[in-house]
Amino acid sequence: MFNKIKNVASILATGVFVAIFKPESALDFCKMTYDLIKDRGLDFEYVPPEDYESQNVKKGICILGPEKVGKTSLYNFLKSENSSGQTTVHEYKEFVYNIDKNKSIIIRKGIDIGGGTEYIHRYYEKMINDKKIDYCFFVFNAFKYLKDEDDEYQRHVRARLQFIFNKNILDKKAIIIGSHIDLFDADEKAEIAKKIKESTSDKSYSTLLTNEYLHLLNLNNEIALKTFFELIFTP
Ligand SMILES: Nc1nc2c(ncn2[C@@H]2O[C@H](COP(=O)(O)OP(=O)(O)O)[C@@H](O)[C@H]2O)c(=O)[nH]1
Ligand SMILES: [Mg+2]
Repeated sequence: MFNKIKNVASILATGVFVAIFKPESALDFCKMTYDLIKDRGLDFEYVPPEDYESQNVKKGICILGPEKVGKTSLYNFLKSENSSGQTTVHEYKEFVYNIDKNKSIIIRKGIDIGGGTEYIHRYYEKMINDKKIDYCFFVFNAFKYLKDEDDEYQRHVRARLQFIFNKNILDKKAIIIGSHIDLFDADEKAEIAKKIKESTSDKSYSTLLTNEYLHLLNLNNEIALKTFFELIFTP
């Protein structure tokens, strides 16, 4: 009974508001109200939309890694956008990512940082230790890592892995992504993970490169990314 009175009152109040401030929508309002009452009667219960925050599906992410490894490509995929090519810091607003038909996750607002070394000290530690960040992705170009003539790139990637390891990223869900695996020949693919692991086997941070943490991906392959994020975001 109380519901009925409350619903009638709110329909009337909204009706008055529409008539005064948005008379052009009055017809739509009448039709909507008529459909609602026809469907559910006057005693309908208002069911608030699912509260994502209380279900703990609002998550913060950070994507770290050198330049041109695919960090922005990952954001583009998650946000269904296309904004590759930038090298500076880009703030993004909270957005929804649909894991599959029935599951979605809200990604907290955050920043897509450039890959330059100047960002390591400015952002890495802060982001890794930020309590609102639940998943820390570190991306590097696996092809360049194993194929470059000199070992400068390897040293560069390892220094960052060491930095991340020292900052205790293992307290979070740390995900290491070796990108550009589409550039390898088909017969080389089986050995990629093994070779990457061998290159750091004597280092403390080699634990970051075990099967549990290391994922090899072509970041231009949407199907692979969909499967990957389903695995990551499904508890
Ligand atoms: N072939 C290939 N290209 C990729 C891959 N990931 C990223 N790219 C390309 O690399 C370039 C740089 O990517 P971007 O996401 O802007 O890198 P960021 O600098 O780390 O943000 C873009 O042209 C991407 O399309 C990958 O896995 N394979
Ligand atoms: Mg970028």
